[in-house]
Amino acid sequence: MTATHFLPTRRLLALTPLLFAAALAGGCMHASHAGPPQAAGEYATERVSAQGAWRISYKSDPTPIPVHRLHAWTLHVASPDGTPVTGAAIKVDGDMPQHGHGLPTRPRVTRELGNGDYLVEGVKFQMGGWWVMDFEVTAAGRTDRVRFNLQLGK
Ligand SMILES: [Cu+2]
Repeated sequence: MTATHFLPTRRLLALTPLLFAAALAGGCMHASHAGPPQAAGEYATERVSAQGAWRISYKSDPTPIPVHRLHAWTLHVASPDGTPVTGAAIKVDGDMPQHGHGLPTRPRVTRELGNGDYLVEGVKFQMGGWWVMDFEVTAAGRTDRVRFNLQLGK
């Protein structure tokens, strides 16, 4: 083997530890490479669901959302024109898309408060950073989901 053939291989081998370190620094290998949304509007606390069925907003108690602490949210579900939606079945889930892990607890709706409000108990975020909270709302024979982005401090 001549030196000209040998050199490119050596360079590649020298880079391998660096690439491996970069992969480790990025966290879990299954984590998404898509970064957090940049537009401020993506972090709104009121959003229209994916197929336009519901207008959904939330309020955390306390506000702003605490980290490392069990707390509750009140979810408000309305039709696009703002009419409160009662009697909805709601599924709750949360995730850190860049870390490949979800919530440390299983928050759920424990009480319908009336006027389109639903109490979500058992919410806890174990670290700061970019989180998503997903709600699947079924009412009047229609199911639609909404995703809220959160940027939490340490
Ligand atoms: Cu995380």
